[in-house]
Amino acid sequence: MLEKLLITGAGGGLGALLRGNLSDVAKTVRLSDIVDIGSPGAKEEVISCDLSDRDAVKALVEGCDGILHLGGVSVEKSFDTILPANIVGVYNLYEAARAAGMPRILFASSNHTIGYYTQDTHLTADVPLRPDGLYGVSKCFGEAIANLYHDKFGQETAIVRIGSCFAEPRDHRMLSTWMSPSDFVSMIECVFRVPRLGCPVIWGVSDNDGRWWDNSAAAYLGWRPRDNSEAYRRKIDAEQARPAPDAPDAVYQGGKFTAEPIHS
Ligand code: NAI
Ligand code: 15L
Repeated sequence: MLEKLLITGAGGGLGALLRGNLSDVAKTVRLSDIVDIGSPGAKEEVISCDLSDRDAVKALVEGCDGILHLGGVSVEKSFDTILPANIVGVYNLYEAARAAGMPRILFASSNHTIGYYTQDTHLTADVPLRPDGLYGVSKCFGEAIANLYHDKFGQETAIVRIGSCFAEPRDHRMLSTWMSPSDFVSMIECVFRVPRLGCPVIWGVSDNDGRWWDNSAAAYLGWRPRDNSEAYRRKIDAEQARPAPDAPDAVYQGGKFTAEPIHS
């Protein structure tokens, strides 16, 4: 078990879903964000930190033996909006980790690194990247930094290409991309428990009948997702029309992100 797990972006949606469920991962959790996270609970501490502030990130990482890196811009935005957190911030985090004895990192990457693959394509972890926007490009940068620091220094990172991690799948596309919060928790447990991690790409997806992604290269982690989005299919069918066959949500793995402009 870790002594202290740092969670960046702890004030966001995933932070809220995960925060109270990591007692099998770490004795204490250090929560950080630029937004207000509220008061720390038992076995929690809160440190406000902008990921683009190099010295602050260095201080933030000190004393942590694991990092769950969720912080950053999580949707398509202008390059100027994405740059400080997702590019400068990721560099700052890896430099801070290097200075702090290289605590293991779980990097929250995204399916938008490969969003232009069509939904009839099944992907393994080693396919060429096909980002669907500047947000996806920023996650490709994070994956590249993770690999660089692994090859150069031995820094271990689980690169998790998250599909859609919400309490429930929200639309027809998410019946393929959904990862349940509890499957994410069990993945995090495996990532921080496995004796030798390396720098694998892991598809962050539950055991959905309609999933597109093959996690066999990461089988050594011992992660077995238990949930299946099929349990929500009837509800989604009843509440929403299916997207038209030529709509981005029905054609591309990245769905609507492929239809975003380059924002200025
Ligand atoms: P979110 O947008 O709800 O949370 C991200 C958090 O990062 C926010 O609380 C925000 O204040 C913080 N942040 C932004 N800029 C920052 C900065 N400069 N310094 C410090 N903190 C900053 O996103 P969510 O859904 O919680 O996702 C967490 C991570 O997982 C993100 O990196 C996202 O890209 C990734 N991800 C999430 C997916 C999902 O289905 N929720 C799917 C794929 C990837
Ligand atoms: C992501 O990368 C986003 O952070 C999240 O909000 C969802 O849009 C998700 O991808 C998705 O593709 O469903």
